[in-house]
Amino acid sequence: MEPNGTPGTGGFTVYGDWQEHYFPSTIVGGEEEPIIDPLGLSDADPDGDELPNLLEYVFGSHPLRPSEKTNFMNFATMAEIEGADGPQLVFQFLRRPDMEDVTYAVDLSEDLKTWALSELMEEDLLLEANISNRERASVIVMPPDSSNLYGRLQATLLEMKDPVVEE
Ligand SMILES: [Ca+2]
Repeated sequence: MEPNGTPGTGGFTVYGDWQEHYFPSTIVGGEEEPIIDPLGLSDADPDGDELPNLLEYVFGSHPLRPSEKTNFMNFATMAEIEGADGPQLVFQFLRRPDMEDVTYAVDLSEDLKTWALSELMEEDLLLEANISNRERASVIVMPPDSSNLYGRLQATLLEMKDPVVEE
C-alpha cells in the first residue's frame, strides 16, 4: 500500500474539524448560523473517486484529489497472529490515528450480489502504527469458498453526545 502523500493527515480527531478545514462554512451578514458547504457533507464525493468524504477523512486522503481506494484498503495474508492457528486472511485499511468519532463495518461478498456486513469492534482490530503517518488496522475474515472475495469498508460517524452534567 502506498498512500498518496497528502498534507494534514494528522491533527484532526473529529470530522467537523476536517470538514471545516477543507470545506469551510461561510457566515453571511445578518445570519446567525454559518452556511455549510454541501460538498463537505460526510457522504459527498466531490472528487468523484467513489470514496465519500467520511472515508477520505478516515484514510487521510485529499477530498478534492481522486485517490485509488486500493491504496487504503485490501486483503492480505498475515502470518503469526497471536493466538491464531497459522496464517490468516485479513481485511486491512489505513486510518489516521486519534480519531474519536468513527465506527467501522466491513462488507464482504464473493459474487458482488450478496453481501455480509460485520461491525468491527476496536478490540477485533490488529493495529500497526506509523505507516505514512497512519495506522493499519487488520481484521481476520473467513476465507471464501470460491476464489473471489470482495470487501468494502463502511465508516459511520458517532453522534456527538451531549456533555454529561454532574449534579
Ligand atoms: Ca472522494
